[in-house]
Amino acid sequence: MVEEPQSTQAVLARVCACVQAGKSDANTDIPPGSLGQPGVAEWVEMAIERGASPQTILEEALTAGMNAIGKRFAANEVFIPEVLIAARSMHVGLAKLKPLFVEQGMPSRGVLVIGTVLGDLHDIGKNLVGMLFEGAGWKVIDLGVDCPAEKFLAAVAENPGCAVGLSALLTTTMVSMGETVKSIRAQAPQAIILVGGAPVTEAYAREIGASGYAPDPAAAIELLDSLLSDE
Ligand code: B12
Repeated sequence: MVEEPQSTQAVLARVCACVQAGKSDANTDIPPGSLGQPGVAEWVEMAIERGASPQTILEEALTAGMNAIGKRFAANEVFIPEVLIAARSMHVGLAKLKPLFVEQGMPSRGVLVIGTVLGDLHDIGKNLVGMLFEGAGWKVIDLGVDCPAEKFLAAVAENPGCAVGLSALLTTTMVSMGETVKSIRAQAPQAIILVGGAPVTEAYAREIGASGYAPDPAAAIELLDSLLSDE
């Protein structure tokens, strides 16, 4: 028997907590022992019934939950599996909100085009960055792995004003990261280009003309916010 929260604010807090725990709905047993208890799906439905706007549910519950997970991941308090199941729960909540946003479209803070550079097949880190940006309210266009500069250029042309994220995990493919930054700069000199991946450093980002480097998704979100507020 689950006690019903008294206020809408308390329902939103339950959504936020369930995102962080990866508790998608009553039918899932994540975390173990929670089978039958309401999750993101049920609490989002209740928040809607109580009159919370989809925008509020998105910002104060789903995004807040993913932001918290991003910070805990950066602090090594949770690890890749927890981030993945939190992102899955957030998507369950988003699916409930989508019909309510049909007319105006899902709100978005902006577009992030992200991909792993040419010659590089590593995508776990890039995917985590994409998920947490999505959780923070960004529309994320994921170009996948082994992306030649032309692929980034086409996406930048199709999404004027987008930010770009480049990922590289090999010292050998850091070279194609530099070439990709150069090509993007030639086409869109003002573009914000973030770079990351285990071998990438702040100094290397500066050397190749990227706008900034971040070691993890939470830092990347903060960096992009600060670069945008400087514009
Ligand atoms: C998993 C893995 C693989 C998997 C990749 C599976 C996949 N789908 O991604 C497979 C088996 C395919 C693989 C292949 C190879 N790998 Co590998 N791989 C790894 C391993 C073990 C983990 C990488 C990883 O996912 N880390 C976890 C994620 C979460 O961390 P991350 O990627 O760094 O991402 C974080 C940050 O860097 C940042 N970030 C990442 N991208 C971005 C982008 C932006 C914009 C921002 C802001 C931030 C950001 O945020 C993320 C989250 O915090 C590493 C070793 C290691 N411990 O790093 C080796 C490693 C990267 N691989 C290595 C090598 C050599 C190879 C191979 C060449 C092996 C071979 N001889 O075939 C091939 C290359 C294939 C290719 N062409 O890409 C070397 C690289 C050495 C070097 N200095 O160049 C490493 C370091 C292993 C080692 N110690 O030798 N690999």
